[in-house]
Amino acid sequence: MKKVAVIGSGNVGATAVYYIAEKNMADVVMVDVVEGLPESKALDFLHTAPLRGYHGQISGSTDYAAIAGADVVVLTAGIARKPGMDRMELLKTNVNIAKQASQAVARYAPDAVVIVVTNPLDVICMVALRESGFALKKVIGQAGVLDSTRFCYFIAEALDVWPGDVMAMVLGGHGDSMVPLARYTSVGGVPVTELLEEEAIEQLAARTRTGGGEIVGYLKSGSAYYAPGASVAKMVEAVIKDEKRLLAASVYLRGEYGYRDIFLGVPTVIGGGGAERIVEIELTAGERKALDRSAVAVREGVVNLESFYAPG
Ligand code: A3D
Repeated sequence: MKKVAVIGSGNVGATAVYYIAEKNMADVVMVDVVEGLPESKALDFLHTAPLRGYHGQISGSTDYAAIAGADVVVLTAGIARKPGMDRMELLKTNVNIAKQASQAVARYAPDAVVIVVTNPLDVICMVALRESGFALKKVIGQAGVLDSTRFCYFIAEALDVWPGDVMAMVLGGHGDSMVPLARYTSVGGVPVTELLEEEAIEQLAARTRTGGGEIVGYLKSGSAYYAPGASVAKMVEAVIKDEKRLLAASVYLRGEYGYRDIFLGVPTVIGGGGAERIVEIELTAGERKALDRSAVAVREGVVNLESFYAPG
């Protein structure tokens, strides 16, 4: 069995483990700073094994050494914004957490592919890359899979079709400026532009952009975790099984799409080596403008990061 380490055993981390366990993909180790939390969740999963037919190891630890030899490390450790806390304070806290976790990954799991989930996603990816010292293709941000599945679902709901038949691609940073691409969205091979009016598609794209916020609005404290957990599991599976799936993922760009030295969500072939290939697709002037706006938003985050952060 391959080994997957999930750092952060909160809502997203534990839900990702659930989907990974359900598919018997790999042995899993859960890590958290809260004493007893990863151990309790791992044991609870193990109790489920006879019912659900799990045959991998599932363990929990507060010691980062437990991730030793992992093939994939998922980084979900972080805190959510609390009332009265400004964005910069949140950024500083999550950067410190990501720094500590990434250094541990470099030490204990030097051959792993790292899948980052902690927000602000595209900025934390940068920290994970710098602190791990890993090759560019070994550090990937999960956001596009989640944003794409939300877009797919809203389209399926509007058309009253099976959600699994909808394929979509959402590019850009993980935030309100993300770019759902209607032209590259289809239902059973039929372009969605043949099935829905432009205005209706735009409404669904707008709901996708604020999809995470809609859930936070209901939850009040905390954010989504079922779809994020399932999105993580899909990326983990692509790496573990060397599937070479074409997914929207946040990857470090060196000139692709005209951007340099930022992480941004673009179509990427994900396989055993991590982000094996970035696929450049043609964009219309409007799509390009939207992606530019998204890249600007991510770059602002990097500028904030660099105002207080130095690697090492
Ligand atoms: P939550 O349920 O609070 O879990 C986070 C866990 O991280 C907690 O159990 C903490 O104890 C743990 N933790 C804190 N510091 C450390 C550390 N140094 N080492 C190990 N563990 C630590 O949050 P969540 O699971 O709902 O969300 C986790 C992160 O994912 C947040 O930053 C969210 O904003 C982000 N998130 C991103 C997406 C994307 O699509 C990008 C979706 C959903 C959530």
